[in-house]
Amino acid sequence: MTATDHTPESAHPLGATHPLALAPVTGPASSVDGFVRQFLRNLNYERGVPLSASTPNDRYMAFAMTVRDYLMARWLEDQKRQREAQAKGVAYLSAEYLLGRQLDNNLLATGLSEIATAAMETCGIDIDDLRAQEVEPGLGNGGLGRLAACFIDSLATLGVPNTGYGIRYEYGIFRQTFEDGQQVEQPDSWLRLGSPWEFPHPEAARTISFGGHTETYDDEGTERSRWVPAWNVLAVPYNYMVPGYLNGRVNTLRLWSAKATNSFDLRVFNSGDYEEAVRSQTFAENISKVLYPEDSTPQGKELRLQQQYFFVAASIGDFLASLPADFDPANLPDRIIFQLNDTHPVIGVPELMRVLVDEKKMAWEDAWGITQKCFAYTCHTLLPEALEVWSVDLLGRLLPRHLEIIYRINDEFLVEVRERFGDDEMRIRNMSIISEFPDRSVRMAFLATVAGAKVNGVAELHSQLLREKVLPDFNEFYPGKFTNVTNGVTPRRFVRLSNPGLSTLITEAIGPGWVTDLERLRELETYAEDTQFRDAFAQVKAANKRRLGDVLRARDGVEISDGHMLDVMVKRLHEYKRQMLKLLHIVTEYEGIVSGRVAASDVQPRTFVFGAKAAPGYVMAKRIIHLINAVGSVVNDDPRVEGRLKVLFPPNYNVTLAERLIPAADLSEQISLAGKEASGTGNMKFALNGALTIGTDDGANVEIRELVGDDNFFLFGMSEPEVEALWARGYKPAEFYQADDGLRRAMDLIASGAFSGGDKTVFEPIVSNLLYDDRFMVLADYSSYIAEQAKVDAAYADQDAWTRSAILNVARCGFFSSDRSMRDYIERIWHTPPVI
Ligand code: 26W
Repeated sequence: MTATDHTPESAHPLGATHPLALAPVTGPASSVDGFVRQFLRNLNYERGVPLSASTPNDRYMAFAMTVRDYLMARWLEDQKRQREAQAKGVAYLSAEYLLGRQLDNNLLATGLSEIATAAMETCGIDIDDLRAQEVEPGLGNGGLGRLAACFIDSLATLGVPNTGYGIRYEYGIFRQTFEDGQQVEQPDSWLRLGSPWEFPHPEAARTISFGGHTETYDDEGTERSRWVPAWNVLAVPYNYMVPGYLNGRVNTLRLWSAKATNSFDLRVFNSGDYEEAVRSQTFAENISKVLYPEDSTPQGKELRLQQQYFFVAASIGDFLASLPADFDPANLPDRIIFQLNDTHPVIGVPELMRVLVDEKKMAWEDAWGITQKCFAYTCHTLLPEALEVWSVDLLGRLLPRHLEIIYRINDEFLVEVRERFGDDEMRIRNMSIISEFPDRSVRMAFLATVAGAKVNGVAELHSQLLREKVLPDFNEFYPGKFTNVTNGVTPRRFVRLSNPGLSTLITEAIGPGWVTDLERLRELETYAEDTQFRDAFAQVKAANKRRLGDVLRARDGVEISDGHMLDVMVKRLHEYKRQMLKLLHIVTEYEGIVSGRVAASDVQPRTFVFGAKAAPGYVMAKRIIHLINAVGSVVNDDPRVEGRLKVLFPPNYNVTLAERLIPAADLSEQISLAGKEASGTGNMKFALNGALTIGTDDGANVEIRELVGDDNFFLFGMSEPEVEALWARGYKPAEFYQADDGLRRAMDLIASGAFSGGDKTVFEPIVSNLLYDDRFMVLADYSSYIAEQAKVDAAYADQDAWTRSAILNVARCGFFSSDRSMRDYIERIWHTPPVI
């Protein structure tokens, strides 16, 4: 599983035995002087500038190069070790990686943070200025993309051979700005100043084909098929380091960038048609141009399918090329498992079949047997509309051979279904990978389930619902195929790096082992009873709030008020996540005070912080963002609630902002309708940073509550079965509006135009949607939510008890480490033990 160049011509003429070839690669000296020397060398020789004339970006680039130089030796040694070990590895196929800034994480992995800081001081450079230069690679939308980033970090820290494969989008997730409270998307040109963390390998480029037709031919008596594509594009790999934590291991993230095969058609150019001369170039390079900003409703765009096939075909080809020329493909399952991060890479299944059958001339049955052992599928959603389907028209046009292969996979699958269940046409139609309605299309989740050795959900409840509600027929047909691996987050980035105050406190109490063995946090339980530790813990939280205040003041010119409970809701904007329920709570509190029904002095001062991007095409989501900002500006300017209620909505929520927000939070809002959030991972990050959760029994909230205990979790709302029951009874949201005075007053205030300068029309669609549709039952859970929020206020009044509960949340959430998730995947799905 080595991702450094492995094309035959890359072998060095000296061969593998020459002393120089064998000599271990050594890094620069791990001393302040050594670091300074390497830094100045990079500034002078890589950036071509003297320190005196260097720009902030020069200094950042040179510093980053120096950090990577300290990791390089490990990377090359580790890749060599993995190559020689020929151990089974994991190829993680993901269309998204939400990596966050790399500098601090890579520096942490070297263990040279202090030396680096001192070295920069000797050069008169403040390391914070260098940090501020880094643009985070936003190559993902939300949960799925960030999970992939946490997982590859954990695999490197566990020493498991792994290559993360994905797309090097030229433009990542859009930058969000607000104009008059409305979201405006700006392109994310993250590569404008170049990235010091990537290593391009154009010599390892792969040719990826599209379009055309298929034909059959006789191959010495065997009828075979071949694909005759219409056009090609080059996939150029860029390698990124994925360092393990203080273990000398470095895995690789290999992201593909599209380049035209013939960059420039001189003949056409000389004929004067300059545009045509470069048309094929732009056309080809569009494939990796931009990330699709949707995170729940596929648009079914051809370019999206091109992106999926592009990176998956390049990745599978890349891995097969890394194997010895005489490798027997029958042994493929002993060398690799391709993990499908949702359905986005599932076109890889017919691609592997095409390579094994058409190119390696393997018998179909043998190829299928291998393929079924080489893939596994993780589902990350419960929303039917988020399950990808591709029309056979589009698939047949773009990937004609793959469609043929999918048809054959489906035919043989339905034969088995018929053998097992008899001629149950309804079941056949329900299980067919090809659906006939509304138009003939391929259900990618079904293909992934039929082909995958294992199918897993990302939290206990999610996996249960997958088995019982989303894919019940398949669960019955494939006993033992469905399993669960509850998500996790990396404690390196989301505790050790983003919360140094808490990290120091923990390490002083229980030693440093928790960073790679998070269950050790359990040892903090006793400290919850220690007033001194509680005081220190509360001090850390207060300091994190001040630090957040500094960030938001510099970033958005807003102030955080002391003594306020920080009530934080940060995640993508989606109706099932119910930011509207949070907003109704705020409006209820506001209405209570301005109507005089509630004395402002009786209200626990709170600052409500939102962070959320909406998919550009998701109109209702963008309206809700507009309403949140509208309510915020009225509440923040109303002297009647001054010092009591405040609403902040910093734009462009991303990993970097999360690293500042989460450690400062008191209350974590995880309020999705039960049965809709597959897992959530923000919920885990908040609990591990000492915030208490108010939440429904949805996704991983259930497991958080079970571990921290009911006394340390604010549970409200319907459970999933209760939601189903209300739905079955026929849900009439208007009845809840009628029945609850507080709800009616809050809704009426919004409808009155109070937050839109008296204009009743702007937010009318939101109000009427809640009254007459309310698919995610905001109104049904309102009263329980408000009642629980009152308990939150009461609990927060006793700071010491609150702090004790916060410490118990930290102590009992070690389970939510992505290291544990990886160990579960290895044990239940991959069987890829670490290479020692
Ligand atoms: C446009 C197609 C599309 C559909 C779904 C793009 C992206 C998706 C993702 C699956 C959405 C996603 O990010 N799901 C989230 O995955 C997290 C990691 O497992 C979970 O914790 C979240 O609950 C889930 O919403």
